[in-house]
Amino acid sequence: MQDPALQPIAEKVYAGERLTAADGLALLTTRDVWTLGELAHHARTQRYGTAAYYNINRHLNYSNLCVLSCKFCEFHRKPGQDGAYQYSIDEVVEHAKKAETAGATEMHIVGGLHPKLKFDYYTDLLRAVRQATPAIHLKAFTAVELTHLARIHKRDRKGHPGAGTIRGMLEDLIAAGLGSLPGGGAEVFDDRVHNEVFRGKIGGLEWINVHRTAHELGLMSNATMLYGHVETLEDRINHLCLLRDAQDEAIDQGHAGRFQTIIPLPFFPDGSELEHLPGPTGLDNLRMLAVCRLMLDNFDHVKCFWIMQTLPMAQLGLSWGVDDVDGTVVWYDITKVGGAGTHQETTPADLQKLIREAGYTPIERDTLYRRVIRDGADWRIDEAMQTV
Ligand code: V47
Repeated sequence: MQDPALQPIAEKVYAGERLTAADGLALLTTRDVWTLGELAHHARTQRYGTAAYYNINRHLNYSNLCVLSCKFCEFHRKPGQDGAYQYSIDEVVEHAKKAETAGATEMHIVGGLHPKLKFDYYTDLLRAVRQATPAIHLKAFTAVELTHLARIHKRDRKGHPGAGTIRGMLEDLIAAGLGSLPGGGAEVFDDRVHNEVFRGKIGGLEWINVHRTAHELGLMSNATMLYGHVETLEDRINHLCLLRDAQDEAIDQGHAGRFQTIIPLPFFPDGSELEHLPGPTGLDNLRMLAVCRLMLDNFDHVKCFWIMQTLPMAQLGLSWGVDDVDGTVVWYDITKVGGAGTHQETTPADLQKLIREAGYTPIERDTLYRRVIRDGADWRIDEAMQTV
């Protein structure tokens, strides 16, 4: 061990003890990155051995119209602006049918805060996709969109019980087919960063509150952190501690849902108002993945989202605490790394190859991390073989 300050932290990790915020900061700043990687690898291997998860999925961004103008975001457009788009429900269903034909188990559906759509668009969308492709799990809408939807719900469901509440709105979406929540929109839970970079968006407490309500209603959800812009290292650790507390609460209260996966997202400056910033480096990305694994001892999964991290980094991440590389994706509009277009696809064979080459065992999972038994585009869940 090159950095003796890591010795007491290593002892905690090997004893399975919880790390403090100060430990997290020491891990984020140490020059002894080998020890950091080794500790994260120990924690991931304790849980999963050589298993590494991927899924066959589709990301679908139904519209980039957004009432907000977050500085870090290159995706949002105003009505009439070049590149603005919105899918009809029929177009979304077409995407879902193609996804089903290709054997996808999940649709990840998110968009901007649309200025005009009625609440019925969202329930109709879920219902139509559910009806057309019943086997596909619908992981949809970030906590930010859901807070926006609660406002529309208040207007469009006036007089109905629960109108305008997160709970009432989520109950309607669940009845229409919502299966779980993605982790987007969390950014960094800090007021200074919030005011500087995504003013107008919900704050950390509201984001956590939406997920809390979803967990109470039995939905599983994910969490993200967008790092490498104007936040400090302390902000990053504070964000992880707040997520860890929220997960403790879900577990202590016996909620049927909880957080499944943490997905640290490296900031991509290209095309955003923060284009002058450099964005995080490869080493910073590996550090964040490892620190997520070590700090979030009550989250089962750490995902390296290859779209933002690249496939080679996802492969390396498997030895830095990662157990999940996301999936085949196919279309992605929110970030376009290194000049990529919206068609950003990888194949199950390539994901399996990169996992095997790194010394791990590829396991196809569904959204709820159940093992998928596959025969071409046909698949079923092996209930007897839970992955966690
Ligand atoms: O919320 C926006 C981020 C998120 C940029 O739950 C940016 O399984 C980097 O949440 N540079 C959406 N990031 C992506 C997301 C996600 C991805 C994969 C899996 C899951 C999951 C969730 O993308 C947004 C925002 O934080 N983002 N702009 C940017 N310039």
